[in-house]
Amino acid sequence: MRTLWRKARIATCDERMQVHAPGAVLTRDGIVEWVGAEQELPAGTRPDRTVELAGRWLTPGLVDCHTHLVFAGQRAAEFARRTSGSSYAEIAREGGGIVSTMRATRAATEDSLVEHSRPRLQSLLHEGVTTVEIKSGYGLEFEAEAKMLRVARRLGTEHPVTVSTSFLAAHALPPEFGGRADEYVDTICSDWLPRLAREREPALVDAVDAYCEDIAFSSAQCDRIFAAAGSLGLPVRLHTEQLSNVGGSQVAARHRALSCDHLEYASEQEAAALGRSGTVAVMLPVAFYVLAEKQLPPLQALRAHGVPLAVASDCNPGSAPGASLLLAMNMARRLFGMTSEEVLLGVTRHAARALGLARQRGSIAPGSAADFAVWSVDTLDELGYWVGFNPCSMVVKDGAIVLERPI
Ligand code: DI6
Ligand code: FE
Repeated sequence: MRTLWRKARIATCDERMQVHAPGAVLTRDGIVEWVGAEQELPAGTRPDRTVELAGRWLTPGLVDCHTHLVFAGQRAAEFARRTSGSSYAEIAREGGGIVSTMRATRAATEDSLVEHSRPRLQSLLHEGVTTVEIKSGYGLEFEAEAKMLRVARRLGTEHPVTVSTSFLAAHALPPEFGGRADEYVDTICSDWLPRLAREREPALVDAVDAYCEDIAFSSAQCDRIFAAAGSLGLPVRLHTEQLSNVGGSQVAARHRALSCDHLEYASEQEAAALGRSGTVAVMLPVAFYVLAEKQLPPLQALRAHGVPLAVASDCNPGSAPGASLLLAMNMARRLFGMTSEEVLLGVTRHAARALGLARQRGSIAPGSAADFAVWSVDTLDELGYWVGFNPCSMVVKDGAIVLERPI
C-alpha cells in the first residue's frame, strides 16, 4: 500500500534539517520512500491513497526518550511537603520517594499496572509521540522488575507506539538490602541482569540504566553495572548529575553510553567527555521545575563540545508527575534557553539516537519508518511555545493514521 501525504509543510529533522513547503511524503508499507518539495515528486507516481494536509506542518513522530511511566500509586503528599520546604533528597533518605512507589508497584498485579499506566501513555500519544522509552526501577526485586518490563512491552503491543525498555534496578536501594548496596549491585550484575537479558517472546531489556547520585549509587557501582551490561551486549544510559556530581558522566562516557540524563550539576569537563563519546545529553526540565532546582545544566558547554541534546518528559510520580512532552519542550525553551530548533531535534532525531534508533525513527528520510505528527500551527516556533495547549491534529504510526483530533 502506497500513500502520498501532500500539501504539507515538512520538517524532516534529518541531518540537513530540510524544510519543504509545500512538501510531500510518499510511504509504502510503513516506510518512507520519498520526501521532498511537492513539485519535485517523481513523475508517474501512482499512490493507492492520497492524504491532503491543507498546509499543516508535518514532523517526525515525537520520541520521548526518558520516562518512568509504569508505576502504581502517587506521591502527592511528598509534593505538598516539598512545597513547604522539604527537599527531594531528605524525603528519599527517610524511606519515601522511589521506595514508596516501589511498595505500591510491588503490590500491584500486572493487569492493574497496565491499566494505571495506560492513561499516561495515551496522554503522550495525543501529543504526537510515536516512540517512548519506559524504565523499570520501582520493583527493585527480580519478579517485580520483570513485571514492570512486561507491562511496558504490553503497552507497546496494545497501542500504536514503539516502546524501548530500560532496566533500572539500580534506581534506589530496596529495604531488604539496607546498608548492603554493593551486594545489591552484585545481585543485579550476576543474577538479575543475565536472567532478564535471556528472556525472549518478548525480549524484556533493550538497555540498562542506573541512578548515579550521592543519594543513590556511586560511580564505581554504576561502572560495574555497565560492565555487566556490556558483557551481555546491552547498551547503557545513566541518570546523573541531577542533584550532585559524583562522576557519573565520566563513567557513562567511558562506556559509550547512549545517553546521559539530567546533568544540572555537570561541568565543562563532563560536557567534553560526553562530546568525545558521542553520548546524547537528555534535558529533563519538568523535574528541574517540580523540584524547584536552581542549578541549570551547562548548555553552553554541551553545545560547545558538540553534544547532541534531547528533551524528555521524565514522567514519574516523584519529580515529574504528569505525562506531557509538549510541556517539557516549553520548559526546555523557557527555563533552559534552548532554541525551538534545538527542542524539535531534541524530541525527534537526537531522542531517537538516545535510544539507539537513529536509523529507523526521529527523522523523515527514505528508509525511515513512516511515523509522523501533524500540527495545526502557523510556524514551527509554536512547538514549545503553547503552554497547556496541544496543537497536534494527526498522528501517523508506521504509515497508518492512528489519531485525528479536530483542531
Ligand atoms: N530521577 C528522576 O527524575 C526519577 N528517577 C530518577 O532517578 C525520579 C523517580 C521518582 O522520584 O520516583
Ligand atoms: Fe528519570
